Amino acid sequence: MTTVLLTGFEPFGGDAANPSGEAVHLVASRWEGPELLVTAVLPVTFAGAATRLRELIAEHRPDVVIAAGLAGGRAAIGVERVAVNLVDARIPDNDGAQPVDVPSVPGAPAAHFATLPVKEIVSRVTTAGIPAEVSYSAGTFVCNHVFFTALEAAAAPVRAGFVHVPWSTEHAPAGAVSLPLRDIADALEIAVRTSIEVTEDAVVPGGTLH
Ligand code: PCA
Repeated sequence: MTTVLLTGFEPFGGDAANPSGEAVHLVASRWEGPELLVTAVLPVTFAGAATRLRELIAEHRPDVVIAAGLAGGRAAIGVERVAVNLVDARIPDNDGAQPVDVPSVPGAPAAHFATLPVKEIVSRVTTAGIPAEVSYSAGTFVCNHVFFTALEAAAAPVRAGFVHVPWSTEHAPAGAVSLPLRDIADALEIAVRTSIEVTEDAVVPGGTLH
C-alpha cells in the first residue's frame, strides 16, 4: 500500500502555537485514504527532530515524505526546492542548542534538491485559491536540517520534500501576514495528493530573478 509520512513541528522560539503541527493534525483527522497517511509532530531540536524523522522513515518505509514547518512572516505556502547541508542557528532550538556553521550531515553533499513535484504542487495549491510559491531557501535552522535529513534518509524512488507555511490567522502575532489554518491544512493535503499522483514535475518556467 502507498504510504505517506507527513510531519509538522511543535511551537518554538517562545510562540504558543505552530500551525504546521496543527495543520498536520487536521489533515490526519479528515484523511480517507486509500493510501496510508502517517503523521507526526517533531520537536524543534537539532538533536531530536532528525533522529525522529529517520526513525519514522525506517519504521514506515513511506513512498512520499513531506515535512512542514512554520515560516512566520511569509505570506504564501512555500514549497521548498533546495535543502542545504548547513546549520547556522540564529536562535536557540527548544533544547537551548544553537549550533553555528556545522553540516547537517557530515560528509554529505552541500545540497540536495527536493524530489517532490514542487511546481505541480504550487500550481494545484494556487488553483485551489491559496497563495503558494516555489521557495529556494528553507533557511538554516531546524526545518532545513529536517529537510536535508529527509532527502538523505529517503532515497529514490521515495519522493521527499518540505513545505513552509505562514502563520495561521488563528495564532498570528498582531499585524503579521497569515492564512486561515484550514487553508494551510488544505494546502498540505494537496501537496500530499499531488506527490502521490505525480512522479514527474511540470516543466514550466519558474525561479526567481534575485
Ligand atoms: N519552523 C522552523 C523550525 C520549526 C518550524 O516550524 C524553521 O523554519 O526552521
